[in-house]
Amino acid sequence: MTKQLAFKMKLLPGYEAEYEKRHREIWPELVTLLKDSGVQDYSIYLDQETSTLFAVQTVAGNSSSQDLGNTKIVQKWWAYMADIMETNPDQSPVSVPLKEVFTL
Ligand code: RM4
Repeated sequence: MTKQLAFKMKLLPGYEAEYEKRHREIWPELVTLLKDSGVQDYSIYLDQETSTLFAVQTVAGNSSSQDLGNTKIVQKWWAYMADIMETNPDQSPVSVPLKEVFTL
């Protein structure tokens, strides 16, 4: 059983191009981990006005991409991204779940 979920994160202002570049060059091992963890149809959108990032993804179980912080590769990725995003003390991106209010 899959379900769609969404969450928001915050990009530090002025780092839009760098964020896009790093994600164009996403590490293959991270992609493999995400897919093997049941994460698919994963997209991230940017509200350029507020530097808010909106992520949507379909998950096979109950784990989203944000629940993979116990893996080395995600810890490494989050540390790599920490200089351009709003993060928690453990360098994970501040991620706020969004409420689904409509689906077709
Ligand atoms: C985002 C953030 C998420 C990760 C994606 C690939 O900037 O780090 O946690 O799943 O990249």
